[in-house]
Amino acid sequence: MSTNRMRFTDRVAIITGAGRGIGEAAARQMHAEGGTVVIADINNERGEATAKDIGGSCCSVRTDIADPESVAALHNTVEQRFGKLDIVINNASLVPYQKWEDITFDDWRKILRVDLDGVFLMCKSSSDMMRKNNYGRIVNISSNTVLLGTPNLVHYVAAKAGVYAFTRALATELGQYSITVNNICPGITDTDANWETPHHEAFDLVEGMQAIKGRAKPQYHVPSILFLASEESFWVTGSTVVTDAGHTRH
Ligand code: 4PL
Repeated sequence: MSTNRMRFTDRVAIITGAGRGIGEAAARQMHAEGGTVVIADINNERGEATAKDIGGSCCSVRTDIADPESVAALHNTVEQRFGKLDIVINNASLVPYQKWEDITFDDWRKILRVDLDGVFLMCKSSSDMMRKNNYGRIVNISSNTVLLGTPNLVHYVAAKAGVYAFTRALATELGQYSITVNNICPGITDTDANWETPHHEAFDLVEGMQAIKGRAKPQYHVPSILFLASEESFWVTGSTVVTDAGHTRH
């Protein structure tokens, strides 16, 4: 799934949570196509290691997307180092499997704070930078669980549904600056985050429901993410691409 095209030459991008998983896969391909990629991960060791492995202009800035000061510092760094921001991929999130009976209000708040408030804070600062150049691509990573009501994830589903609806509303507001705002709804994916809590039977259950059989690797979402991050998608905004091998057929 390689491409000879260089769609991101002279483009500056922030990808949150790109130390690993889907964000890392997107960072690698965007860099391969000429993009300047800033990895914004709360796990600084992992972010730095991935940036170093990607090489070239790729760098990492430790970021807590739920902390307004950390998000402001990230954007200041990008402004100072690169002078502009073209693309943000809001990929970072917590993926907590918990039964409804076990979820406390503190658990709920923790997930909403990172998975929804974090996307708000990032979009706020990023769109302020993009507006100056009348250009921008915001790609939010939601989840196909918002279409399914997947069990053991009610706080996560609520946050991701917030991201999904917020994406449409923000697209309406930012169209006047030629900033597009779209989202991806991946299905279950073979990532570290997904293996950190025990629910391994979920992969087999989901595979049974997919139109195309197999287990999603992070790279499988990248062509759709990078299409929405590229100039080519200028006529697409407020939209959703569901990358789940036909699990939901949405
Ligand atoms: C179908 O985004 O899309 C489990 C965990 N199952 O995080 C997800 C499905 C999970 C999903 C997801």
